[in-house]
Amino acid sequence: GQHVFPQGFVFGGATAAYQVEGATHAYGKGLVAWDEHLAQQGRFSADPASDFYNRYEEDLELCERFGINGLRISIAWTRIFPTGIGEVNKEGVEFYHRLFQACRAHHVEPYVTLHHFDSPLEMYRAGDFLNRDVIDAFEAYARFCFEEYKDEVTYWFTFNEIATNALCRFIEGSWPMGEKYRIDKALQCEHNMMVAHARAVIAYKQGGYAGEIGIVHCLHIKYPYDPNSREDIIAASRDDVIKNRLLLDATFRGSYAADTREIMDYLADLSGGKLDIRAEDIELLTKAADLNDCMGVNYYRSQFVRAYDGENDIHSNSTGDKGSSRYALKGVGEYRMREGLKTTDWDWIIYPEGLYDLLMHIKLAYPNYKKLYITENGMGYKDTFENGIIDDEPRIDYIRQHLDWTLRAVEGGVNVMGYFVWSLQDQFSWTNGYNKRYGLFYVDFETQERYPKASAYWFEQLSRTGHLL
Ligand code: BGP
Repeated sequence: GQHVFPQGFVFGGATAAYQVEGATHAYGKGLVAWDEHLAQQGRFSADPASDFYNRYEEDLELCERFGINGLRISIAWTRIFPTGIGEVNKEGVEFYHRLFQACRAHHVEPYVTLHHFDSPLEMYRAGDFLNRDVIDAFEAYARFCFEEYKDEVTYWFTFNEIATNALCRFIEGSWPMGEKYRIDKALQCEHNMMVAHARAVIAYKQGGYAGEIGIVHCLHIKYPYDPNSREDIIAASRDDVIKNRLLLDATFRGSYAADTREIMDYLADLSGGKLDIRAEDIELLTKAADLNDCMGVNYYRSQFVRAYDGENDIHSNSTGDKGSSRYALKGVGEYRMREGLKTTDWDWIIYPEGLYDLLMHIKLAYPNYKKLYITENGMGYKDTFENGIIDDEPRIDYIRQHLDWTLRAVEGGVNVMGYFVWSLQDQFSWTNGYNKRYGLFYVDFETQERYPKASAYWFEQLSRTGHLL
């Protein structure tokens, strides 16, 4: 029947090192750009976040009790190489050995990401992935991890959300050392990170390791605001190149389709730049394209795009003050609300059908994709805690609907083999701090106590039965 998940489907939770670990200045860890940025901003800090560095055993016990059999974890690059290259920090290396072994002990399969927004400070200062030396450093870090953790980790992802990394720094300006409206730099950064991904994938396969490797992209389907307007169709297509198509072409085509490349050049030119895309880059992308074992899809929302030629105007809602966000990029497009749809308090349009459209699109346009996971999906919500009870019905509804559309895509022939709720426990949110909660488990950030939310009990039923109710 329609509501049964395939055999072996993973019911997981997701985390990222910087958002849960805490201990940002301890145990030999090197600095990342966020440390400095958050201190200057003075709104909140990532210490101790969910204190995962010390409490991972507790969280893994919760996973086991609640039927969560997969966990996305990321390695903090600067715990292994405090400055990004060179000397290794043994304490950091040992920490991840302990963590992966604890996962095994609790029957939780770790899905490990090498880079989840936390480039080493020095490298970030030097331009991050705009600087090609950083690609070399990343490959060396990746090789080290593949070898060091080969007996403990079977599933690897190179990067989490290349587009978010590039856009928040170079277009939205909401991240450390942020600049605004530099579309050229954003696209160049995406391209260079894709080259770094390709090099890591090739290294993994050349190393002959037994596991699997892929990448996690955050994808949002771009709908023309008015489906009958030629201008809106063009606007949606331009925005689609920035956020989706560049990355999917690079991942699975191994090169940019002619129309993708044409739009990339047009977009770079809007900010007065030219892209540096070399023949040897394309060779690497081509070589890696069929080596990807899987891809992770992070999906939260979709956008409706209208043509826009006014002044650039982007403001991201990082307070939960509903209705305060604006996104308008001159020559690209403007996001508009479609009548009748719901949004979160952070103005993210809830559109579960978009996930179906997206999955079907991947199957159709990139038939060599092999296997997909939904590596993040979930709802930022201002949970209320009353006598130990956290009734997060809107989150359950959100997750249920997205799983329902995922199953329909599976029925439509898309190979999806797992779903990871963002997030396992409440954790630090990059530009929102701690009032935007996503967890199946509530964290009292004063005491670090964990409490299962209604969604955790619901998810447990789901994973035990494999049936969507
Ligand atoms: C994704 C990231 C996560 C996470 C999530 C929610 O883009 O991979 O790290 O933070 O989105 O985003 P936010 O915390 O901004 O609501």
